[in-house]
Amino acid sequence: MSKASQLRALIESPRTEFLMEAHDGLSARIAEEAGFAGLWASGLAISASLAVRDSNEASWTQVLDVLEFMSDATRVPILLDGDTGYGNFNNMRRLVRKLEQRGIAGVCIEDKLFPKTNSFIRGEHQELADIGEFCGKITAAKETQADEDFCVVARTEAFIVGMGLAEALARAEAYRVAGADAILMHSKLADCREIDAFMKEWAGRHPVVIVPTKYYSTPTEHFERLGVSTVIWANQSIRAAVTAMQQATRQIANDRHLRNVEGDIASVAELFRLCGADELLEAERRYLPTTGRVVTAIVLAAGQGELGALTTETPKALLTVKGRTILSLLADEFRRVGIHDITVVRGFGREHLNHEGFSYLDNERFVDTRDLYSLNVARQKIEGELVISYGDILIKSYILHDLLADPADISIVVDCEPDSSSSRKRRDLVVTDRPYDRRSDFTASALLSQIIVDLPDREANGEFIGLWKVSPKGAAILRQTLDAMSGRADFAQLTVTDLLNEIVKSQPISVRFVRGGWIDIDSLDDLQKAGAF
Ligand code: SPV
Ligand code: MG
Repeated sequence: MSKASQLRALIESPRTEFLMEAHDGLSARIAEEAGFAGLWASGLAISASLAVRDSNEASWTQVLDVLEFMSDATRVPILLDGDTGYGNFNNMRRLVRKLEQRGIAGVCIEDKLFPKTNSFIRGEHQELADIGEFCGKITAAKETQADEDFCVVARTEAFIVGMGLAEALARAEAYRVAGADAILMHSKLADCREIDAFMKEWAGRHPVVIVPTKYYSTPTEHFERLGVSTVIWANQSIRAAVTAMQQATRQIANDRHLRNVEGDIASVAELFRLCGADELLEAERRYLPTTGRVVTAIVLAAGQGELGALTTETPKALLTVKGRTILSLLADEFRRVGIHDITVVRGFGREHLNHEGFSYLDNERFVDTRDLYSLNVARQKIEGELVISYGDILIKSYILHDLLADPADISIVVDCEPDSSSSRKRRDLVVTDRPYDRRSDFTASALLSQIIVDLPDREANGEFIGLWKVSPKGAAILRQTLDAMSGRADFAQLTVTDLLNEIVKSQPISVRFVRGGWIDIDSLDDLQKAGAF
């Protein structure tokens, strides 16, 4: 629903609805978060937030600029307190066009003279607009709006200037006939006598909006019983802000330190949250060149491997392909995408594994543990944005590049065509929420359902290649899950795929499909193939 349609639905709803005052982007967002389905862009509150008087001292385009921030910050509709329309019918027409361009759902205009004065300042001395002139303004607005649901609310100040019920009724009826979508009946009495009297005579002929700033003690149920369409809480947000700012600033001025206020004011983190800092971090990950990011890597290389004589002394990660070790070839690809901080978890043959340019951690229990134990050895390195890899794979760098571009908190790389001809003993076959789709051209992610070792090929959607990535949030999830699993009696026998299967019970894991472009070295056959790779 467009914002205008949402506002129309509120005004025409059979229940009494509520609009909350807001005066800038932040107060608008706060009111939306509090649960309000619509906002009142109060002239008084916007003026006050700019420290000017509610007498059209802020120009209408300055008000428009504030509204743009409010509208951008929220999804709920905004009804602008448009004062007198800032001029005659012609200014009104331009105002409506500009409001619609900014996604404002409606405007309320009052039958006073420009520049207006707030209703609560010497109201009885104020002058009302000519009825005919004001009706022309309403009609001009209605005939200008492009969206049929844009709302024009006509406000009469008949009670404010002390003209009484007959004038209030006559004006309300004239404005209804001129095309107004609702009538705002204002009163400055401390009780709701005037509103009661009006509602009785009006007899529900058109929606009525009220602003109980002065008769605030009237129970809301009373307005509901009267059949009021919409209640505007017109200035409580700015007043709350004023009190809070006065208290905090006075306290700080007196104390000359912050200790007495810190616990009572919103945290900086709360400001970041309210303004969507997380979304920007996410966008930076997507749109900034990867070299600008700090991504680290953990390579699990504690295993011996079963390549006969080749791995009796040295670990698999040190097998050479065209004169280069698997580990250094893997590291080349990491560095190509800007990953320079690489931690290698060593185990078997660790005394041989001492290439420059890596940090090392040792799994002392490599003989009777599996790769999850090795990952836990590197637990203190699980933070920030992190790529985790088996130490016996070779990959082409585009795979890493695509993995880094995946915005998910946890993403794994899956080959959509498991290599069933391979002599490999163990294959981590993957079931996803949907099969790989050729048309999506490796750009879209699927979601992991489960990783199952040695599932029949036809039931698998692919094979986990042993390469995955976590965001800072994903790293926290990973640490938590690891901590929980490390308490299990069988922890030493668990694998990274057990970990992923555990995480996926409560968190989505994104699957980046590839087709080829990687190889894992499990056999002499694989090692030979790696030469051509
Ligand atoms: C406003 O919020 O600016 C209003 C309502 O116009 S009142 O201040 O009550 O007149
Ligand atoms: Mg106002």
